[in-house]
Amino acid sequence: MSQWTEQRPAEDFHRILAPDGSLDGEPPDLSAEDLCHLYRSLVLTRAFEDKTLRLQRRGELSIAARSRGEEAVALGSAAALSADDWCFPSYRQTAALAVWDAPLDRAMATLMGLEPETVDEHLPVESPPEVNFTPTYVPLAVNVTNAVGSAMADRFSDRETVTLSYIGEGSTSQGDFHEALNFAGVYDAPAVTVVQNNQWAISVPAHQQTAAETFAVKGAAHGVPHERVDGNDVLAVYEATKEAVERARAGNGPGLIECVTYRMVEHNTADEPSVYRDESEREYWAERDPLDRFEAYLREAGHLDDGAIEEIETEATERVDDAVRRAREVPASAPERMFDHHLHTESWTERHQRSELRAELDGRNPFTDFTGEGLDGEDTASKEGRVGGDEDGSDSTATDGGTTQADEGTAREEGVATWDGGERR
Ligand SMILES: Cc1ncc(C[n+]2csc(CCOP(=O)(O)OP(=O)(O)O)c2C)c(N)n1
Ligand SMILES: [Mg+2]
Repeated sequence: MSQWTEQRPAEDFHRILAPDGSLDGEPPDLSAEDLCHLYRSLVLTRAFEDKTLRLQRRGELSIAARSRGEEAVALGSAAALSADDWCFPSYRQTAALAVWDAPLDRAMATLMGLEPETVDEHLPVESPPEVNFTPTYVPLAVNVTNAVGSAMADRFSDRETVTLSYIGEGSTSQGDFHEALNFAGVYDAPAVTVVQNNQWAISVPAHQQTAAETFAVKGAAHGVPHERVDGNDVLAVYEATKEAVERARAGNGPGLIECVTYRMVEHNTADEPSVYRDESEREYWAERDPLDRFEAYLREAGHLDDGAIEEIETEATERVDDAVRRAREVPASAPERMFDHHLHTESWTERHQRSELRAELDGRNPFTDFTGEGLDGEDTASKEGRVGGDEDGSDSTATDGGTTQADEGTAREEGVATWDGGERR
């Protein structure tokens, strides 16, 4: 038994490419062109994410989370989708965007914290990816419930599309994951869920996350067919997902795929893994790197050589640099805009926070100089904990609990951002 974190039999999974890139099974039916596209997307993902780390260090991004060593999971699984399917990514699936040629400038602009409307205006999508992507989800497991809901809607409407969502092994401890899988099983939802088991949920190791033998087996309780795959083998991930996607498309219900991989780097740039894990684990996983493994296979098959690799690397660097250049051209938004789009009606807490921010932007101390804005007046109803809507279900507090037209005028004079013209989007 090797020394990495997972205490279960980690290599009890579906695999096609051995760690050295030799064939350990029958490869899926993919053309040389498709295979090279997968490789190109993997290189692009690594280049993009390494750039985000450098930009974070320079202060251009507040945070960056990379998927180094795990890229084959999102890459192989998203590649198994077809045009018009839906992908619900979390924060470690850049490869899914890359493989469907989603615009990288917009992805970078989002990471830079630029506001969606401004990004839309300055970086309009010229050729949208054939697969539909939701924005990246940061609240854990919520994308899975949404993906299952969306799949149920598709099924009820006789659409033949499939949804694919991703969840870390740690997040399978969330209730939302089980609620989603339960609905998926009961309603035969065409929803495929990929568990990206990278062995760590920040500082919590996988073996402390569940007493179940694997993460895949969590599908059993919900009647969801499940499989465990070598997550560093892009061909195995592709094949397993393809099978689940086609089963779902044919009306035969959902699937759960656990991809066993390893987080080679920090959780994100706010993390320092050497504090809580033995970095010698990396040596075991470095020998299983998904890029090296796939590259060895493609070289052996005659699809890649030094010249082609150099070209692909140069192209990746150019595409990433171009994305950064374009994203930098998007003007920054007013800080107050961060409050928009969170709630249907603005609550007193939001008004309070706006005024704190205003104090800070004006050079005052938001704590000691706080004037109580947002806590007075006719906000009693929402102060009691209701955000929009009376107890009888009517919406009369939309003005009581939120910003009245009169308030808005005053707030604008004071320079506090409120709803645009009172419209709620
Ligand atoms: C609902 C929710 N709770 C907590 C967090 C904070 N958080 C962000 S990432 C993370 C760990 C997730 O681990 P895992 O699911 O294994 O995914 P990984 O980061 O390893 O890809 C936590 C607790 C969050 N984003 N959302
Ligand atoms: Mg994890």
